[in-house]
Amino acid sequence: MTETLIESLLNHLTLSTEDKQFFKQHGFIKLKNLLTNEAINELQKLISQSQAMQTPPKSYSGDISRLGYDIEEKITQDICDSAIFQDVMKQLTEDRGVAFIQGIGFELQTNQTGFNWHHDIMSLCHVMPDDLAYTLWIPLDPIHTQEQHGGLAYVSRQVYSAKYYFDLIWQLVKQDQFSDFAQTEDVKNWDFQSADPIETFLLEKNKVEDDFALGDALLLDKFVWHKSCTFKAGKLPSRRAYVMRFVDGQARYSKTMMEGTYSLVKATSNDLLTNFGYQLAKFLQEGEMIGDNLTRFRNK
Ligand SMILES: O=C(O)CCC(=O)C(=O)O
Repeated sequence: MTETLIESLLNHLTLSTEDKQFFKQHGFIKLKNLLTNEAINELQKLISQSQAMQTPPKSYSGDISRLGYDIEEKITQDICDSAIFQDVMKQLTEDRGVAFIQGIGFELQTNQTGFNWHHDIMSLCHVMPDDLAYTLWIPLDPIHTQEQHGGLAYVSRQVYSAKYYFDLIWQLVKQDQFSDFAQTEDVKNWDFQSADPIETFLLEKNKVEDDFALGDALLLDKFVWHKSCTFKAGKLPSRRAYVMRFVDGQARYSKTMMEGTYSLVKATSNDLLTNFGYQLAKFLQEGEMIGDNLTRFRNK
């Protein structure tokens, strides 16, 4: 990966054939020095000033100090509109590119563990199960795995992919009487977003953890299991991150998948923290290309 500073928010990365192949195979890639100091400063401001950043409800599965959905301002749009950013994403998606859908802020305080092993089906449930979607995790404090840590751990999808869950839920939500079944105790106790103890063993044995300097970012595709790492005591008071979710340029919308997944969450008596999927439903029909229709959605 080589980089050249071209514009104020992003550095241009030229990815080698091996980098692209690595991302395709494993589903993750660390993008070193993707964002400039100016972009990181703006994102830090965004997180600290956003009214959306709040203590999550007690029922929420993560041990996290503040969380905010649908956080997006000019800086978010500027990053997405940047020719450099689009070029990097095109290099990683065999020229299909990506379309931005949602910004989320996370903040961990000392000794918080964040989120256990999970995949992002909730955030990406409006995408057809076989189509790709991505998470760009941008730490807003440096991550030193040998010091305070507080970064992410992730597992190659070649070792263990979360695709099984996307397929399972897709088949489930299409069944007759699924909505009756979703009211049963079995579903109520099913944590379909997190790893069970057997999966946890496997994921722990195969996890990758890395240091991140300010400006580095991690791109994950939707089938990659990941978790937060405990933010240990040290000189930094908290670890913030801004997450940008994207759909692949060819990803199609699925209201069926979205409504079914939301009803599984509601069955556990948890509230939805974002109704983004319902918002999209006003603009998209089942099977329509999401990226092509986002302009209408954004200009609503
Ligand atoms: O920043 C974190 O600790 C959690 C991020 C995460 O798990 C996600 O974006 O899905």
